[in-house]
Amino acid sequence: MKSKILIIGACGQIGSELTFKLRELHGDENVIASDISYSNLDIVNSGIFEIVDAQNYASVKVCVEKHKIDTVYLMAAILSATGEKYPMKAWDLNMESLFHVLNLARAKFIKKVFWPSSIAVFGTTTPKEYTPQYTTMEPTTVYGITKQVGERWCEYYHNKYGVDVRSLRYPGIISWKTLPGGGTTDYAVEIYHKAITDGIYDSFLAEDTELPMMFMDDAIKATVDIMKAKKDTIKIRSSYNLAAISFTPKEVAESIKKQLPDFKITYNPDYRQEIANSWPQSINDSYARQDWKWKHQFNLEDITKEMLLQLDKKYKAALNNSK
Ligand code: AKB
Repeated sequence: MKSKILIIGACGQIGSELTFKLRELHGDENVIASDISYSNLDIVNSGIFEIVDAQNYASVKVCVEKHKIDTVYLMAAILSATGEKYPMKAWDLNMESLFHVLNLARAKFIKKVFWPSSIAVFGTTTPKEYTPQYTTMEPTTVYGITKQVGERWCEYYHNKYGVDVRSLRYPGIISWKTLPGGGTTDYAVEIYHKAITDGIYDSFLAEDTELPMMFMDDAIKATVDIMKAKKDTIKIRSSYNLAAISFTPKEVAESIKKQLPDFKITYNPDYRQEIANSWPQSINDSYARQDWKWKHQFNLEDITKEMLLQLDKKYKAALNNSK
């Protein structure tokens, strides 16, 4: 029997691209996109879409029962930078939504759950380079705390109640289709937009701030791969370290300059610098590579080429449509 999938938070940066990929893999009729509002019309108009409030158990359950869902991807979250502005909102959304989905799985309404964690689970006392899977974790942001606590609950629900929950610690994700919102790594997407539209970017992180990053196609592949892996190959039920590349704002600016020689960058670090300073510079993801054969594909040069190409087309098409 075909799997019936619900994506919660389908209008967001990762949720939207995951929805398109899952529709391609499982068929439009088997993938239900949902979000709290109609904020991404590409998603709303391109397949089955439901309004679901991730903080309301009944709202999630009604949708699960209506569509006979067996697998949920819970992509709704408040990220690191917004979380620092609205700590209680971040705590409430990130934790309540996770409990609702885990409890639906515990009560056997659904069989399988994907829940994203993040490099934000690490903190200033974590080794910064090639950060291991098992290490000191003292996150300093509310977002990081919700992800660390969430990991513990995922593992608990798996061990105590047999819930098949799988998770990845995403690095910063770079994509051109949907903008990220409220993250510390968002600069690495904004910089490409500004390179195309303005030829100059004012970075909110300092030039030498190195962070783990990944192209969206790799992030989607990792998500699909971990979910289709055989149950007994998933040995870590908290969340897997996941890595591709690491770079600084200066390095990404240099790679843009190779294609757009007039591009300029300035640096004006703000409150997000402190968040970035608390995170690892690179990640050791050997468990993911070993257990379910994770392998990334895109390096910085590939990403820059694809981002500039696709964004150039996108802005030109928007301009033509407005004429
Ligand atoms: C953020 O910057 O908050 C996110 C993340 C690394 O989880 N992109």
